[in-house]
Amino acid sequence: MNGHALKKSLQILTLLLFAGTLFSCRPRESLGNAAGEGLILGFSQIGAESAWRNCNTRSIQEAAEEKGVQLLFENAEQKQENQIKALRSFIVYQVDVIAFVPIVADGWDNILREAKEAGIPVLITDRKINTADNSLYAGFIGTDSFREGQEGARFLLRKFASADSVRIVEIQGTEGSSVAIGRAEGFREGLAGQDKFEIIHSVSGDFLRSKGYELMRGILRRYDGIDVVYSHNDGMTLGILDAIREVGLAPGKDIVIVTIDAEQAAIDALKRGEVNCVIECNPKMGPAIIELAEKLARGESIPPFQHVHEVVFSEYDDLSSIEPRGY
Ligand code: GZL
Repeated sequence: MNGHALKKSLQILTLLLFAGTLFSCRPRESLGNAAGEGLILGFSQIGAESAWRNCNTRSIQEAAEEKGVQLLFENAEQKQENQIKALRSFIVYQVDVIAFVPIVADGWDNILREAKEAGIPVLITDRKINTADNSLYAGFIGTDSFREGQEGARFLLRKFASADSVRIVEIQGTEGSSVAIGRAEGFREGLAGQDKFEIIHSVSGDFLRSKGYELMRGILRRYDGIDVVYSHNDGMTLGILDAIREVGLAPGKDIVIVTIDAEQAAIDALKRGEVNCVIECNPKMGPAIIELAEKLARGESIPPFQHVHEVVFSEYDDLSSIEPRGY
């Protein structure tokens, strides 16, 4: 048997073992009332790239355990092809409901059509997809990234009300993700017509701290007179702060910092005056996801779009009242 044939056989064997260990394929009509009793939810998570993502994962796992939902949880390690494989394996096992975070917005129609043909409802969470056929999924629950971008702009309009010129560096999230697109578009919409604001450089840091640090080091060597860094997540911001301090500048004072997620480390930096505005993006959507999955398993309809509640923290607020963030 040649190497390729051996690899394929091992893959099939692994797939069957995975099916055998977790549960046998069962006729879907054998479900109980599917309100958490015997409900099997297949969940594809994008990875563990940030404190936000890890909190999002914990929230889903804890909510599933709380409600007695059997969770098949797959970590895609930042690869869309791993997510598509995971969704296909959920279809093979005939889970009751599929939920996933689409790492990027495009490329989901085919696998969602397979789920629809298998009669398995799909819940999209956190990030959105681009599709011409909204019947391919049952609903969405997640964050409103466009509004998050607008909030960043709103803070700068106040902060720089009397300035004549404001030079902005933007460090974006994962290229092609609905979140990076929304945060960029909302930010630009919020500054529309305000010609004194200029985005002098925009680049993707993929939501990673290490990339935020490396990119900011290069940008500081290339540009003088940076007034603002608008960073799409706190993980990258922590790297950006390190790079700014390394060149002897004071983040939060020499360079205004606007960041999104509201993880504890960013709130602590806000309290220290190293960050100026932190826009919450709420990762704790596990209970809502499980509730929606139970409804779908009972054959009930759910809202097509549901945004989680989010707030803004800035230097203009009473920071002593902020509760511990839990991520
Ligand atoms: C936002 C979420 C983003 C976070 C990042 O809804 O998709 O992904 O802002 C995370 O921290 O990596």
